[in-house]
Formats: sequence, C-alpha cells, structure tokens
Amino acid sequence: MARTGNILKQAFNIRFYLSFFVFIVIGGFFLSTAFAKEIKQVGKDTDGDGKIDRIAFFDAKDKIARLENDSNNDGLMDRFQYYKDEILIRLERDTDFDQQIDCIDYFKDEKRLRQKKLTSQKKTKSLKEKSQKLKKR
Ligand SMILES: [Ca+2]
Ligand SMILES: [Ca+2]
Repeated sequence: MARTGNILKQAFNIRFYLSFFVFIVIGGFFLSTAFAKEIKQVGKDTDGDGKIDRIAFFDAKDKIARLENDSNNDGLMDRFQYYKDEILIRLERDTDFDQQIDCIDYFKDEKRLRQKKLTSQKKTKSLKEKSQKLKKR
C-alpha cells in the first residue's frame, strides 16, 4: 500500500514539475515578446478641445518608449519622440504637416548630436500608417 502511495506521489510530482516547466516556458515567451513591445499607451488631451493631442507609449517595465504629439491640432501626430531607458534618443518631426517626417534629431546624453533634414525626394518615412492607427481608436 505504501508503495503504490509513493508511486502516486511520484506521478503527481512529475506532473507538477511538468506543468511548472510548461508554465515557465510559456510565461517566459510572453514576457520576452512583451518586453520588446510598447504595451501600454496613454492618450492625453492637453489643451482640452476634446481631441487627443499627445500619446505616450510605455514598455512592459512601464518606462516611456515613445511620445507622440499633435503640435498643430489637426488630429494627426507630427512630433515623435523616441526613448531608450527613459532618455530621449531621437526626435522625428513633420514640420510642414504633410504627414511625412522631414526632420530628425539624434540625441545622446540628452544633448542633440545632429540633425537630419529630409528633402521632399528623400522623405523616407511615411506617417500614413501611424495616422490610420490613430483614426481607428
Ligand atoms: Ca498635427
Ligand atoms: Ca512633413
């Protein structure tokens, strides 16, 4: 009797460890993908006109990853600040509000390193995708 009890106990233990292992693997997988992504966004209507004009994106550690601003209040984001470890590393701007980035500033240690201006031929980044995402909300 004692023997079967032990076997049952062992079987239970193996199952326990297996499910624990599976839990860790799946949990780890979700965590690792979550860390790479911005998982939370907080929109703000800073001037109180009922339109969201600032959206902050946070990563899984609740650190700011990106900050978007609508500086001319047309409902389209035109200022994109990118952060690493909560420090500004890049600022992308659409200064003429044609939904294309035309000016990029690079930062290091919170100081501007260099500025890249994109002429109409060299506009590499389109904001259309971002704007569409915004409208869906
Ligand atoms: Ca705008
Ligand atoms: Ca532009």
